[in-house]
This record gives sequence, C-alpha cells and structure tokens, in this order.
Amino acid sequence: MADQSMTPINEQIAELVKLLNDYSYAYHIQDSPVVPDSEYDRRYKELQELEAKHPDLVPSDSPTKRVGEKPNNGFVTVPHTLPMLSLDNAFDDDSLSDFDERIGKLLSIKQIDVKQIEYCCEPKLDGLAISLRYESGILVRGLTRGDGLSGEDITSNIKTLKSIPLTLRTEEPPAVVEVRGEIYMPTEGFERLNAMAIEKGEKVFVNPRNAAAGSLRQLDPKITATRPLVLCVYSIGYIEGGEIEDSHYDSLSLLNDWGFRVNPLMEKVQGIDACIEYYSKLEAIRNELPYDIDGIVYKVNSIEKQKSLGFVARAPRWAIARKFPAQEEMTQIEGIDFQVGRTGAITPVARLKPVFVGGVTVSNATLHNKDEIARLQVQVKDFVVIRRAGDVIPQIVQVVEDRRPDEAYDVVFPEHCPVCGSDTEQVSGEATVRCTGGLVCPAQRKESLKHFVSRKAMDIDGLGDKLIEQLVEMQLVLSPADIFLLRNKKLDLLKLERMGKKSIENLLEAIEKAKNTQFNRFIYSLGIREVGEATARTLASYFKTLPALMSANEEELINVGDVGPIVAQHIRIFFQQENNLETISALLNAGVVWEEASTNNEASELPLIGKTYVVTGSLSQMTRDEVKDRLIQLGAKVSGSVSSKTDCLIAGEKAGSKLTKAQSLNVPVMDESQLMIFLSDLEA
Ligand code: JCF
Repeated sequence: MADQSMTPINEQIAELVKLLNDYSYAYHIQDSPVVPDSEYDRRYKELQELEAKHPDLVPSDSPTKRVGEKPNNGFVTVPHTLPMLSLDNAFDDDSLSDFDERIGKLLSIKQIDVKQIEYCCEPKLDGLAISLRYESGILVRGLTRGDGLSGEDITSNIKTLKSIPLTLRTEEPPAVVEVRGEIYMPTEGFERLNAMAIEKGEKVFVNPRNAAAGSLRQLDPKITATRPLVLCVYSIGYIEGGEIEDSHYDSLSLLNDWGFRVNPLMEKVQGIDACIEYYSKLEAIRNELPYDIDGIVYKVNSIEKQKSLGFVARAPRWAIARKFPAQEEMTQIEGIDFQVGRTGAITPVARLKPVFVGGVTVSNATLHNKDEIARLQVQVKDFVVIRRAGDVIPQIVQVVEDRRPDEAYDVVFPEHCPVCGSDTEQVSGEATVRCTGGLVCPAQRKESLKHFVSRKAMDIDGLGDKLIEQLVEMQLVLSPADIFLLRNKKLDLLKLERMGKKSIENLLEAIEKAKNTQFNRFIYSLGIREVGEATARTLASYFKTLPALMSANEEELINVGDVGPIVAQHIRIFFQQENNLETISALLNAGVVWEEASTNNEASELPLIGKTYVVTGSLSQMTRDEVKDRLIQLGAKVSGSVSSKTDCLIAGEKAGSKLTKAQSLNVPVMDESQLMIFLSDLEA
C-alpha cells in the first residue's frame, strides 16, 4: 500500500492495463490462462476504481474501454486501402489437384523451382471477414469486407472483442498495418445466445454466421460487447514502414506475437497429397470443433511465389478454398406426420423432399411442437432451409418466404390421436399436444415398452424395437409385466418374423435374467415423466424401498437433491394412477426383484440415519446437490428449511436467512471446510 501511493497514478494505471492485457492475451489468444478468472476480475475492478477517480488518465488500450462506447448513428462506408480478396472454390480433390498443377506450370514458366510446393493449410471459418488498421501500433479502424473495395466502419463495435488487440504487442510497430481475419461466433456461445433469445421470446439466429453478422451490425456497441465473438486472423493486407516476412506462415506467427489469434490448426505442408490428407483429417474432426468451418483454405507459403503468381479478378492465384459438403440446403416440405411418443406427446415431423446435407441424405426433420411451428411460421409445402451441423439431428432453420407456393397451407394438429383415435389435449401453458389414450394407445404402449426394456432401464437384450412392435400388434404384450409371461407363449412367438427356436430361447433367457434388477433401474424403467436415469438413482438411494417412494408426498420428494416441484408432482401423480399401480404389482408378481439397500440392520449402520441436514449458501468444492447426495448416501435426510428438528446446517458462502434462523434456534452450523473433513471421516 505504502509503496503504491508513491507511484504516480498514471503509472499505476499503466501497470494494471499492461498486466490485464497480458492476462487477456494468454487467455484469449494463446488459450493458456496464467491466472484464474477471479484474479483477473479483481485486478479489473481495481483498474476500474482508479480510472473512475481519474477519468482523464484512461489509456486508449485499457480493457475497460471494451464495454462499448456510445451508440452509432449508422455505419459509414470507407474504401479499403487495398481490395479485400475473395477465394476461388474447389468442390472436389480433382479441382484441388488442378489448382496445384496450375501453380506448378505458372511458376516453372517463370523459372521458379517447383518440385513440391509448400502450402499453408487452415480451416475456413464460417464468419465475416474484416480488416483492422493500426497506425503506430494503435487500432484506428475496423471495416467489414463489404464488396471487397469498400466496407462499413464498425470500429466502435469491434473494439469490444477481447481477441482484438487495441494496441499491438510490440515495441516497434510498423507505421501502418492492416490485418485481415474472420470474426466468428463459437458454437457454444451461439447456442447460449439462442437459448436466451427463446427464453425472452425474441427472434433466434439461423446459424452462428448470421448471429456474428447481426452482432457486429448493432448500432449500440454495448450489445456487441455481450456477444461471444472471436477474431482469428489470416493475413496482413497492407503494411507501411515495416517488413513483410518471407513466408505466409511466418507472417502469421508475427501477427500472433503482436496479439492476434491465429488458428492453432494451421499447418505447413509439402505438396498436393499432404493437402488432401489435411482435408481428410479436418473433415473427420469437423463436428468436434468448437466453431463452424465450411472448408479448408490452402495458400502458397512463399511470399515471393505469391507475388509472382498474382491475381485474377479479385481472387489470388496462390490460394484456394476446398469446400466441405454444405451443412445447409434448401428443400421442400411434402407433408407432416404426427408421431406419438411414450408420454403421448404428439410431435409433428416434416416429411421432406430428400436432400443431401452435412454428408447424409435427410428426408424428415422434427418440428418439435406448436411453439416451434409458430416461431418458424412454417406451412406445409414451404421451401425450407435444413441445417445439419455436427452430429445433431437435422433442423429446419428457416422458411424461404419468397418461394412459398400457392398451395401452401397451415399445419393443423389432429384433434384425435393418429394412432388410437383418442382425443388429443393441450394443457394450458404447455406447447405440447398429447394423446389422452394412455396405455390404450398402441403408440404410447410401444414407446413405453421400448423404454422399459432399454439398456439403462431393465436392459433386456434381444428385445429390439421391431420385435416390440410385433409383440404389441399381435397382442402378445400389452403391458410390461406381459414380457415376463412370454415363456408361456412359445408357440405364438414362433409365428413372429425372424424368430426361430434358438432365438426364442435366447430371448426368454434374457428376460429371465432381467428379472433380477436394481431399484434405480426399476424406477427409471417405469417411465415417470422427467425422471431420467440420474434422478432415478437419487430416488433409489434416498427412499431405499418401493413403498417408501410410493408413499412419499411432494414435500418429501422435493427434499431429494435434483427433484424440483414439477418432477415431484409427476412422481406423485404417477403413483396415484390405478393402472400404474396395477402394472407395478403385476411386475412384482411376475418375479421382478432387486436387492433392497436398507434392511433395518444395514440401515442402522449408516452413520447419519435419523439425522436431518439443511444445505445453504454457495460452495466451491462441490455443488449443493452433490453434498445432498453424499449426505443421503450416508443415511441422512436432507430438508429444504431449518427448524428446531434440524440437526445441522451446512452453510456455504453468502448463506442468508437460513443461517440466521439456525443461529437463533441454536442449530449447529458447519462451513464447507468442516464439512469436507466431516465427510471424509465418515466415508473413510
Ligand atoms: O477463414 C476464412 N474464412 C478465410 C477467408 C481464411 C483465409 O485465409 C482467407 C479468407 C478470405 C480471403 N484468405 C483470403 C485471402
């Protein structure tokens, strides 16, 4: 402190700015953070406070300047110093080889040695090209590509991107340099942004590229500042008062030193075969990359060779983009099918004119529910954009409005279940339309049977979807318990397709084996709404016995970590249905058993039996749910509120009213570190 007050304020600020910019470079450019976020945040706050007291001393490269200056009135068009080039495309290996041959010929005409040309390969990011101008190392302007000759001035917006240095990290910057690169939105950020938009009832973006474009064209830079945008640079477009490196690769290393992000997958390779290999390698991992790419860019590495090759029109002769199969295509919706799921939910599925997209032929795509149809404003017969990115199921992202045919018509949900004819209903507040037929509906029956036998449920080997469908159609299996009675119906089984004596025996054996199960599997297999595998596990370890679970009221259910009021209600309602109770007792009668965890003497061995705990506040080493689970495993009951019956309150940071209440009731309190010791003692 004493020593700090000796340092002039402007130097204190400069030191903090340098420190923060170094941290930021390590984090955003080099992908290797040197301090935890909390330390960055602390220093940032320190800087903010100093700057607030001395607004006249705020340097132009202070990270506090990234929150966004005042709104723009519009964007001014400015000519590029040198045109921004585009890339020639190659859609197959042959065209790529032609490119290599062409280069070989052109260079040899100029008597340049060309045995194996060295290329620089990098993924082609699916974003927006921009150009950044630095004068004496200071960022003065950012322009969009525009038509290549002039672009829009989006300087105040791009200054909010953490991956764009406000000043170059070099002591000797060139007088002028223009750096070119692609601004993109990583997939994760894109999905988060859209999830938020859906929550707020706002329009979602069609794809990360559009989201990036929309974010950069915001008049208010404060909005751009909140968008997860990243710049990755791919070339020096113009330089004055500085040297160009001999190779493209080296010039990108230099840009990296200066504070820019360069794609870490960039590689130098020799010859066309290595180029093709690079393509295959990237195509194989395309879906795992955290951002969208639409191909590979190849560039002749030698700057001398680049210069001698020159340009045609507005594309360089020394570069090419080999495109991946498109991830978005247009096709037409031919009709809508309505599928009935396990819980009766009726899902509209668009039947499409088959289209090749993202490497596979797609002929249908889910429309999810009424909300989604309203959001897309889609009609039957519409032309739509289909997107299949990564391994995700194909999505309809957009209606091509201009191409709506005259015969297009609205999607109408059926009033009766398309499978069983029961009435359909839509509970208010839900987007889902449901069949009210319950297990009378063969579709619901089939789907819930498929769930019942699935791997994480009862795990009956050899009882696949096709077989279930046949068994239901032939009325051999109507409810789950019927599966365990199939051994009395061998003759009927022989009538099924592809079922011989041997396969029947195997099937029956697998069924017998599955009778011995676990409580958590049994719970999961019942198909209670919103009770997934993890919740089933928690319920099993909390309640231990089926009667305990079946008789639990909602309040008790909510005590279980990971069960909220809605799930609790689903569970409660499930065990109130007469048909569910019948199914359960039929299963038990058919011989389904599991080992019960808590016979009385075993239970009394658990150290926390009979104790009630409450967990509050924020913890750093475990989540509250994890703590609850561990306490439950040790036999404790976990409650949501403190009372005189509470044995102990676990209080993390910022514990509020529960802590006050515990103190006033003289309930013992443990903090997180005490808890950790306590748990490790008990579990030892
Ligand atoms: O990643 C890109 N989208 C990308 C675009 C990469 C490059 O190396 C490019 C580019 C556009 C033009 N290079 C040029 C010359």
